[in-house]
Amino acid sequence: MAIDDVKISDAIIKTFSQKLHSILETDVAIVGGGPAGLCDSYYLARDGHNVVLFERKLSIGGGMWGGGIMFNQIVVQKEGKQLLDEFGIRSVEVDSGYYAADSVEAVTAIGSAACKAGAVIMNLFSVEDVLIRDERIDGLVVNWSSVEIAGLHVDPISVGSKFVIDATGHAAEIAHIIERKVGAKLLTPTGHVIGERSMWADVAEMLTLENTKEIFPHVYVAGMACNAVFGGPRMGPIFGGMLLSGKKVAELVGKRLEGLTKT
Ligand code: 48H
Repeated sequence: MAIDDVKISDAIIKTFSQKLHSILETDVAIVGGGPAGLCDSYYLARDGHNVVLFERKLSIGGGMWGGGIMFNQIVVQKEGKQLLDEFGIRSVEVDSGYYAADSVEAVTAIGSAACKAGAVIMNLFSVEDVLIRDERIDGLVVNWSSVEIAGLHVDPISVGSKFVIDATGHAAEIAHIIERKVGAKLLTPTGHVIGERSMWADVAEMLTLENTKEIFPHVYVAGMACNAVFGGPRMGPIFGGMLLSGKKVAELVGKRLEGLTKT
């Protein structure tokens, strides 16, 4: 059979349009496709929720591909190792309680699990604003990253979602947008984004998990963004906290969604 070039275009346009249409109203919109956002999209989709994840870059994986100083290995602690096992990611115990895994295997395994569970991943999309209704976030405003990068004057589109998760890493972009554009106080001790502190893996891993929570009505924070928002230290190339934070936020948001269904 001869291959028809136009039919290839037709297949892409038809299926992509369906996908785009399917994410106009979702249960959860996740911003950022690093380890925290990916993990979180997997657990929420697995539990039957409609999930979309927006990632600015061409590739998902955020800061995980590069391991530490571009040595493409990640380290996780005992608690994180359980998640590696859940995703079928192989690891070796290098020292007692220090497990190393291939970062490429980690990104691709979690990404694949998320897609197969039903999460819709929209790469090349940047979230540039939020929808606020009745003093809570009701969705996101998105545009092609290429528009953002080229500085083109092209208006974005809006998507509705019951909950939003800021998994944008060090930048904590959604928290900053809420502070700047909505002029609202965040649910932090100061009411503002406090800012990330210097490296201290032990404390950082604990605080990442502790600070995985709601920061504004219907907005949760996960992963590195927790440390930026609540003033926790950074932790370098240990990734257990990112994965565990992704799992925790999925549990918290999942419970809220169940609550909405009951009322
Ligand atoms: C769409 C966006 C937007 C936007 C950002 O940085 P990440 O990998 O974040 P985490 O929290 O999953 O993992 C953090 C980890 O990678 C890390 O940096 C660690 C452990 N550092 C320790 C240290 O000491 O430095 O991924 C965030 C993703 C990126 O891919 C961005 O492109 C994306 O979010 N993103 N996507 N719209 N507005 N902002």
